[in-house]
Amino acid sequence: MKVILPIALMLFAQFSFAVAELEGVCSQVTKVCASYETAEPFTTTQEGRFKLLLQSTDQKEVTFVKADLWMQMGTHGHGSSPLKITPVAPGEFDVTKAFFVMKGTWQIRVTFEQDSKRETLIIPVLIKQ
Ligand SMILES: [Cu+2]
Repeated sequence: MKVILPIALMLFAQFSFAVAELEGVCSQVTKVCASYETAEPFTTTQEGRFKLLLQSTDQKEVTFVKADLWMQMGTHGHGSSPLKITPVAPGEFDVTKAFFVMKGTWQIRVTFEQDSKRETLIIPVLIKQ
């Protein structure tokens, strides 16, 4: 027990801080920010998993509506859906089934409501391999 506990704490600490990518955007209108964190960089060949955060910087209530992946290519675009989105805490979601099937710049599109106004924030994601 004396040995196992410190090891367990070490592992926990490593997982908590193992963030490979962290990117976010904020609305100038509502002061709501959306960001994602992932422990492993996304690739075209593996299912992506990330933590999605939706937070009001002025402590107002924010209601999550939906999130999806989108890639704009010239005049048309394509997506990857549906994402599997599991709420884990207020404003925090575990997202799986994120398939970034092409290299290039993707968008994580996050739609929310605040004071009955609907808005979509776009977090850019560059898929390199
Ligand atoms: Cu594409």
